[in-house]
Amino acid sequence: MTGAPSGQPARLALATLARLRPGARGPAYDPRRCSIGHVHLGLGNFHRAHQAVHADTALASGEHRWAIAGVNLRNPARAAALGPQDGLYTLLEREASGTRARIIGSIRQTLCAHSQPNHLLERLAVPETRIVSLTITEKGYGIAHDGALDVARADIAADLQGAWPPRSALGWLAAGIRERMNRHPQAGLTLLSCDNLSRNGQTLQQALRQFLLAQQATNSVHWIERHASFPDSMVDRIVPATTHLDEQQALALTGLEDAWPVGAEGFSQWVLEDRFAAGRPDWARSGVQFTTEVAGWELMKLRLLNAAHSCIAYLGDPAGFDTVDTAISSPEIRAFVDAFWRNEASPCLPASVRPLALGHCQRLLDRFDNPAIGHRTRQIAMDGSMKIPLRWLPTLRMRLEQGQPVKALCFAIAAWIRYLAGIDERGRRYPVVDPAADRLGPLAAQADPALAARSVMHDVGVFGDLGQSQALTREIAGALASLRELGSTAALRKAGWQAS
Ligand code: CS2
Repeated sequence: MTGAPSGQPARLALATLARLRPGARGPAYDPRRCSIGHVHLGLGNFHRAHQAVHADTALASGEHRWAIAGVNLRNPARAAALGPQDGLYTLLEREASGTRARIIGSIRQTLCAHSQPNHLLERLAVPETRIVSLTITEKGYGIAHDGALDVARADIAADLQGAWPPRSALGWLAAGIRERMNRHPQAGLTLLSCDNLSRNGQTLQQALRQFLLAQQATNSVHWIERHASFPDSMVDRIVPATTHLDEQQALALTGLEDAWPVGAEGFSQWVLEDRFAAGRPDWARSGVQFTTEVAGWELMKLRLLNAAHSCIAYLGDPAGFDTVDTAISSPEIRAFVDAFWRNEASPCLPASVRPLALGHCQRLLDRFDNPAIGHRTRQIAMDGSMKIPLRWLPTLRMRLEQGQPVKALCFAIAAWIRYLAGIDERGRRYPVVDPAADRLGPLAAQADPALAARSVMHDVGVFGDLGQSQALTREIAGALASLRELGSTAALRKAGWQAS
């Protein structure tokens, strides 16, 4: 598949690496000589621009046993592009000053869970696999916001009945652990969540434990207690979905055609608990920070970066701001985000990170401003019902308990309720991508803003008991009425958020 008629660019692959344009960086090692020590569930852009890049550096430093098998749990279409490319892909690192291309070689095998279940089971069982990491999004964990496993959810319910191949990540972990325990009972394993959840390691551990108990797999429960570890981790890098422009730019910079490149900002951070049951690469070499105190970092990231992202998405997208950089350059949205951070989110952070917050926000503004990223507000707006309880509501609850004002948080919730109705400020319909869209969309679309706010706020799955507060619901209804009537920027201005 790598040959091409003369004049046509060749496809990126091991055999064509030698043709890489000067200036583009290729793997500084022979990918053929590497073996797999790490399985990743959720082979998407974030993984390819984050953990796989750290693996690439480790392989280049001679740690040949730490290549990755990347697993596609749901949508095989894009990942199939990596097959003809021998797993290689182009990382486009975008700074305001320009874009650098780097070919990543650490993904040595791609597996589709649905069509290659036996291969995947084997990978999870063999002792050479020492880390299984996950980027499966907030909803991938199958747990409700009170921490209980959602046993009624179709994929979880099917997996609890023993569906083959499993449909959920938990079903796969349970199957893999059973096989490993039977064949290699002493072979320890680290299960490493890399999703935007607070205490993501503990969350994964509790979700898996509940799943195994519901399956009555008590041997597996004992096995993970003795042989598995679940470090908490905070991951951070802004990584948009791939577009045709990325494909064109990859070709221009490398001279090789890549059907699935990935663009990302230059910034990248990984803060991690050093609890690995069966070893790990020396990731510190590529800047990974190891600490016993991940929780503060996780909360700072969720409640500043991710929380502001969601504000920007729900205020920006219906108002026609397609990307984060265009939305944040609106003086009203910028003033709102600044007030949200300064007045409401930062004061509620744990004392260990609170002093860092304002400097952190300044750097976040620079990252959001980067015009080269093209991060779509619509992408961030997805799955709000899973994200908001982690990003906004802990701050809201804390402030209500302390009797502190929550004006910006109420405005943000109102913006989400308006978004859920699926009609933008020019009257055009757009799809609301959210597991709760069918339930909440019709409630949010009710003509009376007070009724719309009240009925969405009464959704205990998202808001718990917050809907009981009439004062809160009233304030949200007022903001919703204003957003519907005036649109985002005028409503923000009216509420007092404008450039000073
Ligand atoms: C974003 C995150 O899509 C979203 O919800 O807030 O993906 C964000 O870009 C990353 O967490 C940045 O590290």
